[in-house]
Amino acid sequence: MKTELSGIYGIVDAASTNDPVALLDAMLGAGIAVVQYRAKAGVDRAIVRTLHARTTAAGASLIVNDDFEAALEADGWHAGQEDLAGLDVRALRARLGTRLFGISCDDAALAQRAHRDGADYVGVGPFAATATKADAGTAIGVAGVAAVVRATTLPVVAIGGIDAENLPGVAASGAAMAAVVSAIAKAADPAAAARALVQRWAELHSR
Ligand code: TZP
Ligand code: MG
Repeated sequence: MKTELSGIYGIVDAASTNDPVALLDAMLGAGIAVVQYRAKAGVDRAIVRTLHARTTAAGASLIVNDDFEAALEADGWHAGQEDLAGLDVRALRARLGTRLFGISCDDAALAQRAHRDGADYVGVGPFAATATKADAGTAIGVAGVAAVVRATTLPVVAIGGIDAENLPGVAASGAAMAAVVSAIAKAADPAAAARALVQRWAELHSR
């Protein structure tokens, strides 16, 4: 099954929740079809298996951040530039088979390299200020994301400080997807927050 790379890209960040499974279910219940498991203290394989069983049952895709071997138990791998340094990226692409491969790219040149290396999408940000990633850097806003969108034909996944309020800017940038951690995980009602984001994104693209 080919995953459609458009819409809200949910991130289950281990450091942002006490209950990754409940958070995943809130996302899946809202119709989010692409979810990343991010665990900077170390990817837990048991959690990968649990999340993957649930995404599969929902017809959604689970992408694992950082840990390539764990990603082989799921539907895709998301890598930062630091994860790829010194590695044969095309060989890793080949080992992923039909799984998704996403690469964080800070600029147009990196996005073009990611395309040559066989990535399926590029992650670009931070769109807005974020407390979730300490070293995220300065917000690049609509113009920063749009510059990468213009430079590549790959789907661009915008990330960083995205919420229901600034979602129109993400849509205006031409990003194919909006990746969200805290606007769902830290909401009083994560399921309602996820639904609101999905609905807002649909409204923004129905014009
Ligand atoms: N990469 C760039 S910004 C960011 C990551 C992982 C954090 C996104 O989290 P939030 O809470 O949606 O700002
Ligand atoms: Mg990484």
